[in-house]
Amino acid sequence: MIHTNRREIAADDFFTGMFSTALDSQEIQTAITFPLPEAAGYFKLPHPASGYVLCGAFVARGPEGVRVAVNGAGPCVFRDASAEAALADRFYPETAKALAFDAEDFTEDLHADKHYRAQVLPAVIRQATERALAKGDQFTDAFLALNPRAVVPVLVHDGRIITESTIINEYIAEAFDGPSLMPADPWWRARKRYWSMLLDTGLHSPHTTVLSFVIALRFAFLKFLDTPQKIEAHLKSVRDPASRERQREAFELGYEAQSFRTAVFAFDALLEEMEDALAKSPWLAGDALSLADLDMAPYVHRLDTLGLSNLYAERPHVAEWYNRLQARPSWKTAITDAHDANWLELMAVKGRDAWPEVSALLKA
Ligand SMILES: N[C@@H](CCC(=O)N[C@@H](CS)C(=O)NCC(=O)O)C(=O)O
Repeated sequence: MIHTNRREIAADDFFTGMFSTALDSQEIQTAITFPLPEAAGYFKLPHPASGYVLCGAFVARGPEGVRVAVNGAGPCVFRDASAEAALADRFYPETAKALAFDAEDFTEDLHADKHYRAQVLPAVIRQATERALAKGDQFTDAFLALNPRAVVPVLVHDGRIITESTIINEYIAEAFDGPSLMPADPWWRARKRYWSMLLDTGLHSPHTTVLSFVIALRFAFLKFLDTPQKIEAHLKSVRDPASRERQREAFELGYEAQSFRTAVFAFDALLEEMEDALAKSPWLAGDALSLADLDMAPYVHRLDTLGLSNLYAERPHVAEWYNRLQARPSWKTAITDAHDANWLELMAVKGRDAWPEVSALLKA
């Protein structure tokens, strides 16, 4: 809402053309007010030579639903109903890919023609949505009420909350119909718990987090954190002091970070242990697939997506185990279909640099 010395003007009615607003002569704007969004992000696409904004999008989700405002593409900023409806249905960056814009009313100038602006707008909205989602929903009161540790995943079943991945997996196996996924024999049950324990005491965090961050994810952050001051402000917002320092080290040293070396050696040792176990039994906790295999699969898969498949490919039992898991129909639903294409691409592209670094560390 735009407040003036005479009246209130709805934001949608304020801009009326490239160089005009709804303000009358002598009318002065005194304030603007808006409902606080739960999530909001802005992205603008500057012309690479002139820096002039070709188009930009502001995406917000709040008490009144989803709002998408576009600037630079038309004579003045406008809301786009089709983008709002699509994002209201699924507030996710990929949603923007399916959008298409009619170039007819778009701006043409020396920076770009109208077709170019219409063509890039879905990608601009995608970036804005990504920024809206990167704002830390895990720290909202609503999420902290589910998990005060501010991490995903959280399962809510019959109104009760279950946190921690390995515990959630056991819960699902016990609470729902289907194969037990827990070995019947107590010794094999102990082995299942051993693998889950490894995952919860270092494999996930810090090792997988560090590996992913150094190889790929830090570059996604550096797109936004393009000055030392912005990196510092971001680091201040990382609540856990240990992970804050690991991130600082990764930003400063990249592959030279000590935590990266530790992660590589930890993964190498883990795969060796898995190779030994899988030489003795077809699955990690016995003759049948169990939660131990399901717990471990995403971590071997992460090596795969980060360009580090050599780490397990040369261990024939692990490689064969991984192939068997990938051949299961549920792999597609649980892993392939659930991937975020942008992250996958970033990991694939940046992962091309990873193996030479990792193999040099292992040979040293
Ligand atoms: N031990 C926890 C770890 C969960 C965890 O670290 N989740 C990460 C994503 S993989 C997260 O929510 N990170 C958000 C953040 O660190 O702010 C589990 O296995 O459930």
